[in-house]
This record gives sequence, structure tokens and C-alpha cells, in this order.
Amino acid sequence: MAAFALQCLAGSKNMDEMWGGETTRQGAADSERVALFRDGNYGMFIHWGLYSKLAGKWEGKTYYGIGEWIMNPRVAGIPPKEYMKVAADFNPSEFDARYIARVAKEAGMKWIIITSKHHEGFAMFKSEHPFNIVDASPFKRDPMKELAEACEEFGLGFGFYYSHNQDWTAPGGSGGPKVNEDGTPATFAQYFEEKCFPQVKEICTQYGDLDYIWFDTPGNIPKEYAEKLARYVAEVQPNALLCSRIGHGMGDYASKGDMDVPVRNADGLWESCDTTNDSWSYAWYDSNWKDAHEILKRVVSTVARGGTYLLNIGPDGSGRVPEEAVKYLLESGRWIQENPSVVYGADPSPWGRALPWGDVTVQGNTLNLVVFDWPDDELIYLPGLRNDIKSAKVVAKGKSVPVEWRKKSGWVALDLADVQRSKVATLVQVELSGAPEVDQTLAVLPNSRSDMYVEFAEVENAVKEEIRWMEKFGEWKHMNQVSKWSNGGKAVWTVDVAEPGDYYIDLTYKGTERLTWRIEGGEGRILQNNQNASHVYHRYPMGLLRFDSPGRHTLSVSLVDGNPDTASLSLLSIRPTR
Ligand code: FHN
Repeated sequence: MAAFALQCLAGSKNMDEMWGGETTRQGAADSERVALFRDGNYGMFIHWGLYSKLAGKWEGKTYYGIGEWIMNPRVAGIPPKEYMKVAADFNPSEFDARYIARVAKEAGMKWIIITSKHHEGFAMFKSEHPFNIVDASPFKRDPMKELAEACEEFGLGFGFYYSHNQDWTAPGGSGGPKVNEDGTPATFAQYFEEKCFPQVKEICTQYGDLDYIWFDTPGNIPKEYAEKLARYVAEVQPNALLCSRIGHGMGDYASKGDMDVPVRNADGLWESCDTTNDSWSYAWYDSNWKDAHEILKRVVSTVARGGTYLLNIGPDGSGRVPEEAVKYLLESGRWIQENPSVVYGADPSPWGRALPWGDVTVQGNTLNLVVFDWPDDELIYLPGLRNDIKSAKVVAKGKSVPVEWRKKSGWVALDLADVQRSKVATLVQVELSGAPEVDQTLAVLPNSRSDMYVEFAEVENAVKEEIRWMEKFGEWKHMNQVSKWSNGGKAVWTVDVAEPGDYYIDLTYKGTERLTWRIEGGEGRILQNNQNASHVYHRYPMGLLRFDSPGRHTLSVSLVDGNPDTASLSLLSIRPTR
């Protein structure tokens, strides 16, 4: 996993700093206007613009990464004037707003947010600014109007993405030309007053009631501009929610970094945005499609962590949505339609994290256990559950089959041996005697690998930090790690062991030279070895560790030898022997 740090065109900010903070305004969380976001939990994102026609290719050469960045100097470096000529041949005659709205609806999504203008500066709506789809392309139609109407017809919420800070073709926009046509210096104030603010007025007044305005990459936009936009939206679209990427804490809900589904529950209103493959916009070579299982896993785990999932599609230059995206959205959508209580209005998991076999959402006193990875012995453990169970059933295609449960080594275990597995995910609904109560101590399951992320470790004399990187360009990966070890540095996990015995310990780490790690736990037992390291994260087996007794144990990992500045640890895993 090579770090691909991207300096943005806009000033000296790193791309990941362009997202702005996650702080939001007070007061939104309880109001009625957040009901769609809070209860719907799942929306469609659409990236569509001139870049969709280029599809990752310029002058015969393919540029890999997120397609909508193709004009950027870090990618193909297309001069603004050249890029703007693409509009003359942009005729997405296959665009069918009703079809897209129907796909969103059948996918189980509750709203659509589409790029009205991305960093390229091209307005996908009728605008007074001439660089827009109605006036500058042979298409002549206003697809935003068509989509707004289709969303209304299909009972979906609707909102616009608008790149307020970066505009690469407008003089004065962040990353845009620094001088005007007449050679005079261009300023951000000029871009804002002449293009950004008038266009925000247009999107807020030409398309009926909006549910969202999704400004993006605030970077170092001065506060007065973010405030002016927020004030205006509140005045003319009082129901529209702003995501935190407007900048300066002016959002109503927090947007995580791109493609970031956190491993631990997070409070407040927040959203993870993600895409059906790797690029946001259509790219001819990008075939890394998330299948129905993967889509469901991400939807359910985002809701289980307390958030809302916004999943993107990228129509191509003709307006068609790639068939793989549609296929898997519809397949996962069928599952959601059959099991709506898993997603809509669902509360987060009382475990505060995913469990080795899957994840949990809650409706009242009922746990929705969504099984994605079946243990070999088909026993689903509910470690630390304090409530009594009233009933348990597997629900599939509207039919329910009772499930047996028993106490095993102190924990409740559900026996799924007689249950027919679903290809994408199996739902087990467990009715409890009261509101769910769980001891959240990390559990060592006797039948599956238990992953202990560093998010859950106490760290001394070392640094716990979030890292982000890209493997192509713009498709972010996220992870927490412990690094920068000083004397006595350690990461300590408290775990609950149901069945004493021998367990394999694996560490996921990276480094620039061989490393000696020491793991202490299991009543004074020690694992220590000098092992290879690589500059990318790998899971390495460390050996067998015995837990002599059931119950709580601590496991600590320290670096005994090796470069403490480059040795980084992300995960400790505990596997039962067979
Ligand atoms: O730079 C954009 C990127 O192209 C894409 O639109 C994503 C979606 O969240 N937002 C920005 C990067 O975070």
C-alpha cells in the first residue's frame, strides 16, 4: 500500500486536507428536516460531467484514477481552453432520468445527489454562465430538471453536489486560471461573485424543493464565503441539509473522508460516501465493481456504526449507467426491500463494532443480525449480550424459520445448522426481553478469527493515527495504525475469552526492516520473534498463545527491535486452532 500523496491544484493543501473538518452546526440533529437523512440511511450519489465523456482517456492515452480529475495537472494536465472544447461534442442522448430514479428506488435508496458542477466547472444545468450543458453542448436538455422531476415522481429525495471552492476553468476559482481573458489578475472573490454564488442561486431556485446541497472540497475557502452560501441556502431551501464539506463547521451533518466506513460506532449525524467501483465518474477501465454482498456489507456496517451511506454511480458520456453497477445495486436492493427494518430507521449496533460473522442493527428490542461470513460450525455467538432472548428467527423472502439458541461457554450462541444461507447475506432477527444491553469488551470467538483493530487498543508511548492513501489516484483507503514507538511503547487490548485453550496470534504490520515484536498475555505467556517486514501492510503469524482461563485478559504488543519510526501496527488477530 504505497502512500500516494496528492498535492492539489488549489493552493498548497494536500488532497485529504481539502475535505475540511467534520464539525457541524448545532441544532440540526433534532429537527424534522433531518428525518429523511436520519431514517433513510441510504442514498445515491451521481458523478456525471464532461469527464464522463473522456472516460479516463485524453489524446489516446489512458490516465488511471478517479476519472473526474482527468484535467488536473497531476493527471492529464489538460489546459482549460482545450478541456472546455469537450462540451461541443457532449451529447448524452441515452440519459434517462426516470430509469436512474427507478434504479435508485429499487436499490433501496431514498434520495439522489448529483454533480451539478464538479471541479471542471461545467454546469450540468441551465445557467446564465455560458459553460453549461444547455448552451454549450449539442444535448440542449437540462438533465438536472429531468432528474429532479423523476425523483419527485418516484418519491425520492433530491439534492445537488456543487464544487464551490475548486473550479478549474473559471478564472479565480481554486485551481482555475490565475488571470482573466484580458490579462488582469483573477481573484477568488471575483469567481465567487460572478460564478459560484449566482449558480448556487440557480440550483436553489430552478429545481423545486431540495433535500441536500453537497458542497465539496472546501480547502482553504475563507469563512465569509461558506457563511454566505449557508445563509442563502437556509433562506431559500430551508429543508436542504448541508454536509460538512461546505467548510468552517457550517454543515448539518458530518461527511467522512471518501470511501471511509469507520470500524467503531460514531455519534452524531454523519455520512460515508463511497462508489460502486473505484472511480466516482465513468472510466473505461474501471471494472472493480462491488458485488451485492459487498454493497450490503457496506450499507449495513455504515448503519450499524450509526451513519448514513451514500453510494455513487458514474453514467458514461452517452448517459448510460454501467450495467454492472445496476446489476449489483438491484440485487442488493432486493435484499433491502425484503428486509427494510435492517436499514431504515435502524439504530446502531450495541456492540459498537462489527462482529466476526457480520453486523447488527437494532429496531426497538429486536436485533437484526446480518450474517456475511459463516463460521464452519454454523454457530453465531452474541458475546457479552446481557438480555434474555424471547425469540430468534431467520427471515428470508418474507418467510421466517425459528432458530435454536443456547448458552455456550457463557455466551449466547445461535445455531444456524438447519438454516439455508442466502448468497448475499442472511438475516437473523432476535427479539430481546428489553432494550439491548451488551458488554462491549472485545471477544475472542472460539469459532472464527477475531480482529482487534488498533482503534480499540490503549496506546502508551507510541502514536495512534489515522492514515489515508491511494493505490491508483483518488480512491482512498483508510486505516488506523500505531507507529512512532518510543521506549516502553505498547498497544494494549482487553479481550474476553469464552473458551480457554491455544489460539494463533497474527499481527498486521509494516516496516522498512526486520522487526522483533513481543506479545504478552494469557497469564504471563509471551510470544516473541524476529520477522520480516514489508513497506506495505501484511498479516504475519506470530505463534500460538495459550489462555488458561476464561474471562478477561489483556494482550499487549511492543516493539523490541527494529526501526521505531517506520514500524507500524494496525491489527492483532486471534484465531482458534482447528
Ligand atoms: O475531489 C472530489 C472527488 O472528485 C469526488 O467528487 C469526491 C466525492 O466525495 N469528493 C472530492 C474529493 O473528496
